[in-house]
Amino acid sequence: MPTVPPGSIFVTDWHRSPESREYFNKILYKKKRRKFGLLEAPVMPPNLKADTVRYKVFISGKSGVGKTALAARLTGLEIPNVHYETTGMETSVVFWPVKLRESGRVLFFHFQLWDCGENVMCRFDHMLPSCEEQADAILLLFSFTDHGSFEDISNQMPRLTDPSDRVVRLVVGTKFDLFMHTDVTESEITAFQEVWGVPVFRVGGDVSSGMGEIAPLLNALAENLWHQDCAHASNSLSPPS
Ligand SMILES: Nc1nc2c(ncn2[C@@H]2O[C@H](COP(=O)(O)OP(=O)(O)OP(=O)(O)O)[C@@H](O)[C@H]2O)c(=O)[nH]1
Ligand SMILES: [Mg+2]
Repeated sequence: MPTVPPGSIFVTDWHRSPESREYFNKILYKKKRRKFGLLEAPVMPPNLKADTVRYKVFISGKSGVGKTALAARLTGLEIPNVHYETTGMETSVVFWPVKLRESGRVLFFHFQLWDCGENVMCRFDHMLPSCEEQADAILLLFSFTDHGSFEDISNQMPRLTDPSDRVVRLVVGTKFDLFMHTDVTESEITAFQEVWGVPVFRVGGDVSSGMGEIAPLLNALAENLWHQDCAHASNSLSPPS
């Protein structure tokens, strides 16, 4: 399914609006991101009701590309400077509030991120199926400092465009801060976006406490998941022809 243009379903840049502050405050603690356990959720006062919708998001890409760093970035944790290979599978939780443009309804997206070390994945056959099983979205990562990782994603794309599989796929380029060492050119990114019709998100640098850096990716993830569910619901309601 093609990705939906940003802001077509949700209010654009809602995290910047003063009205959203009470919702975003629920995902903060002492001006930093609050860490949520698997069974925890933000608690809103009765006058600010917001339903929660849950999705499984698998982070994929070769070893060292920055999967664990991206999970840390999205949850607001410090990114380790050295590469510790992830020796198993780790999950973490991100809550993200959005406002629906038409109804004005507010929703909390609950993303359960699945991050599995690439070398473990190669060693144990059951890892990839369990990460992909019932995944609602897959983040395909490449690193701007590793052209091979970008070629891997480009080579995978033809297999990933089956519209019937109900998985949102977004491409994320990591280490964008290391522009002096970049190995992937802007024209390659432009060509990729044109050929495959998917946007490429860029991340890199230190984790900031603000929401501005992660908002484009989390909003796109939420908006495409919501769109996918709405399209599926309307297909299953329409009478067979
Ligand atoms: N400068 C910079 N360094 C990054 C970024 N993302 C990751 N790194 C560094 O790249 C190295 C590898 O990142 P990881 O997130 O551990 O890689 P991984 O994909 O989880 O690797 P495996 O667990 O082995 O599959 C670490 O030293 C990170 O600090 C980034 O956006 N910018
Ligand atoms: Mg890792």
